[in-house]
Amino acid sequence: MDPLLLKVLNGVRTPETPVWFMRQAGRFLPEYREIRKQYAFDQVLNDPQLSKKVTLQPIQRFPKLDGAIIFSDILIVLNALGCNVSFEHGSPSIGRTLDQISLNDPVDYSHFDTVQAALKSTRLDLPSHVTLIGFAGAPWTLFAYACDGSNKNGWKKAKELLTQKPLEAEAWLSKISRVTRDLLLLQIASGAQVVQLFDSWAGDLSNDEYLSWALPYAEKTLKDLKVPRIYFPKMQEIPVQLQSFDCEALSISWESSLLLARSRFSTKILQGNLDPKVLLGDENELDKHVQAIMESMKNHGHIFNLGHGILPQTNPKAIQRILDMVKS
Ligand code: 1CP
Repeated sequence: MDPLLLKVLNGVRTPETPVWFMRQAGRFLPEYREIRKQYAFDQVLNDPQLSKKVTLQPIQRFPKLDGAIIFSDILIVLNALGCNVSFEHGSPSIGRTLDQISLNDPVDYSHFDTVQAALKSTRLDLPSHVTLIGFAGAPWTLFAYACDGSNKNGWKKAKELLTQKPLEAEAWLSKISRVTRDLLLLQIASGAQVVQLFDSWAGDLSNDEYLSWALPYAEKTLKDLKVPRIYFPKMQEIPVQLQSFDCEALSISWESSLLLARSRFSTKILQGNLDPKVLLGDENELDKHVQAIMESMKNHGHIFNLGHGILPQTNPKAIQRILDMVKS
């Protein structure tokens, strides 16, 4: 029998709501920080057994979780393109930006070996009620990192490339879409039962820019994949054009209204969208927010989640409290 999260993504109506948390495998867990005392981030990222261990940490601590997101990073695609990403100082730094590599450089698929091995091994040891989730970054979000390294200048170089050399930008976005799609196909072949595409910087584009430079490439990346697809365009105002986006579920940002999404995207399963900051505050406030989300999604396909990743300073007790409420 399919696990609950997979069932809901396949369109089955269930009385119980599945729940998992973006960025659950990592930074907020004391047991992850213990591992990081011994190993650098790169070491965890390049070792399938360590990646598996970190993937399973939240599952062991919180048996009510319905999904396990594999420990990896969206930026491995840039390494395959030749960008030499380093994670030495906590936040990533791009060794070679797009202007320093060539469109004709061969893609080094060996950067995807660890995540494949980690998925295969994790799937064998995952409790059968938990769904294994693969993921990647959406092309615009990866392109932005590849051009600028970080968002401290509002993705200035990325936006200049879009406006000044649109043909070159299009060629890069197409290449990134192909390689990201290949990564997701490999993840699915290795045991990912669901995939999520993170468009974390979608909200840094205007509506028109998003429709020209983000949406078509996200669509290309996810088209015809054989497992349920969750797309996360992190933005306040999700354009109506996403009604015809070929995916099973939309993950809704905390800045956006779940009720509006429900009326606008009535055929989509919706995921989200508790504000991660609410987990840092008062427990009664937290309860109210969780209840409001559950109430607003009654009788609609819903996956409980945050509206962005868990903040590193979150107390694990807040996660347990949410799980107890959603599953009561
Ligand atoms: O956290 C998990 O559940 C583990 C898997 C995971 C995921 C889903 C990691 C490990 N990274 C990601 C996705 C990811 N990586 C995104 C999309 C999700 C989001 O918007 O939060 C993005 C934008 C990145 C890029 C990245 N990698 C950043 C953000 C940089 C920025 O511009 O703000 C950082 C800090 C990293 C490093 C990283 N990746 C993952 C972890 C646990 C870390 C922290 C490194 C450490 O342990 O010191």
